Amino acid sequence: TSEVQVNDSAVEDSLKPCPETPPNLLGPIQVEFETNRFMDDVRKKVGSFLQMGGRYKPPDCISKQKVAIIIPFRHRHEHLTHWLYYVHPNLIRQQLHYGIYVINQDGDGKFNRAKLMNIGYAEALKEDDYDCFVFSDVDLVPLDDRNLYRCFDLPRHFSVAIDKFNYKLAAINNFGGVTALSKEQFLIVNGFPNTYWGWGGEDDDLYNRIMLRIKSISRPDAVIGRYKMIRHNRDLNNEQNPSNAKKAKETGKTWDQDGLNSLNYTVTQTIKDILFTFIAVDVHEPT
Ligand code: UD2
Ligand code: MN
Repeated sequence: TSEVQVNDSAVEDSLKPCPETPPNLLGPIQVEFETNRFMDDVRKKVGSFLQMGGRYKPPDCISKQKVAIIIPFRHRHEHLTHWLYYVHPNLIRQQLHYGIYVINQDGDGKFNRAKLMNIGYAEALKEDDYDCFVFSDVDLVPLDDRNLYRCFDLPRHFSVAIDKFNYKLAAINNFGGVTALSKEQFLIVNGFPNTYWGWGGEDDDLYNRIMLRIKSISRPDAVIGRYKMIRHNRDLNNEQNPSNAKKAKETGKTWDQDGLNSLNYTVTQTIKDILFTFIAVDVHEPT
């Protein structure tokens, strides 16, 4: 009824900004993948806190940023279940205003992680005026909820200490795994490249774009930036592509023609789950 709506907006008007540091964080999180876990278990655990499409906003304060979390995806349902099970509660404790977008590449063509990220950015912005974009692999679960999934003054690299790499950063220019760019930062670098088919290089290309245009990145320390990667083999149709590594040496010549300003794709299906928005896309692989 209209009376309820009036009351709701009256409550919203009286809300204060969320505190800079969320008050209810736990710090280190216990994470376990060696267990049978189903999407319905996750829906039971966190579904009642969420709105359709995997949306959340804190009930008792106004979040400074609206964050879209983009997950590139194909045939990793088990990983997605674990990811949602652990990451939703973290984000809620972080008092984040957010939405989860799972961008599924249709068909069996060569996987294109970076293009799926650009598509996620574009599709999320059609739904809401997001300020910040977190780009996350589906198999990386943070081990500390003090690793805040929001945007910073500089593009952010979150996944700095992964168990698979003995909790050490493999290289100082690593910008793979889980990252965040504000809308403004993402526009300045023209997004990700669209032309990296198969495994490798696309994360280096984004790093190069940032170095060319913004000059620097930021990271949490190696305690807060700990992650567990769900064990997996290289997927079918995502074999390492040697030409990607070569391409990533030419970012300076390509970044302004290959990115958000050259993005084309077709959405084939959108599903609103309580835990996430699932967007299936034809990525227009060249023949
Ligand atoms: C590394 C990087 C990753 C990316 C990749 C090269 C880190 C920690 N990770 O991860 O960010 O740069 O190398 O492309 O630096 N995916 C699917 N289905 C597929 C294939 C991939 O869903 O069939 C998605 C999924 O979200 C996955 C991500 O793409 O987590 C990256 O693929 P990966 O996990 O096979 O690559 P990995 O672990 O070597
Ligand atoms: Mn992986």
